[in-house]
Amino acid sequence: MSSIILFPILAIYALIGQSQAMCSGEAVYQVIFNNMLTPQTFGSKIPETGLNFSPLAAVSHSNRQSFLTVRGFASPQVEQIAETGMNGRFLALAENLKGAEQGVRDVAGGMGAGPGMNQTVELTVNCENPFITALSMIAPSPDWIVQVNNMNTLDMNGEFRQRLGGNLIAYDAGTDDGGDFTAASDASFDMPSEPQKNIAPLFEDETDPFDGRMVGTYVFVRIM
Ligand SMILES: *[C@@H]1O[C@H](CO)[C@@H](O)[C@H](O)[C@H]1NC(C)=O
Ligand SMILES: [Ca+2]
Ligand SMILES: [Ca+2]
Repeated sequence: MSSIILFPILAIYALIGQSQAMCSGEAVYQVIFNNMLTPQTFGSKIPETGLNFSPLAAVSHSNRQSFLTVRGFASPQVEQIAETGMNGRFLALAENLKGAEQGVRDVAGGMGAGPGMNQTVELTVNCENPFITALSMIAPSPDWIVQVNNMNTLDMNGEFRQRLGGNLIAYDAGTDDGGDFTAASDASFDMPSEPQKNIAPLFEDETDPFDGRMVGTYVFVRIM
């Protein structure tokens, strides 16, 4: 690897290390996903009842763990969420890592959110585990998700941020080639991607029914 590429990577690691070194204590965040997939906003591009966000799977973790990487393959745990909306495997893995103190501080499952609604979970972070990853299936869909991954709750000074947020877009989890809004429970509509593809923004697919638009927002609000 050339030093032109290596230098920024090393600089980023140095900054993360530095802000963690200056950090103390822990913080609690509300992690809120707002679902904008209403018929009012997306019209006939989506089912007339709108689309749901499945129950969130959310975890606070260290930089030793990565649960979801855009341009990487979905894990079996992420695949289960993307294909069925069920987060049991993901939460079980995260709980096991937490119990074994393997780079996980906290794990939370959400209640799901209908069109136009929010879902909220609470997550504790600490200096060793300041990163938050959270994801939810767009349901029904073939294998489409909304997600935030490896979001750092620490600022450059090692302080936990009061608030952070942004837009959610749809990602294709790369495990099903279908394009229709069919029920996750009806596996007869599954078109497994063989071979598996990388997780990628759905707008890279010309059939994206959302036309690359934002499908929701996320906010982390520090409450403690
Ligand atoms: C969802 O949460 C955001 C951020 O807290 C808030 O501004 C918004 O009013 C909430 N929307 C609903 C429908 O509860
Ligand atoms: Ca599917
Ligand atoms: Ca797909």
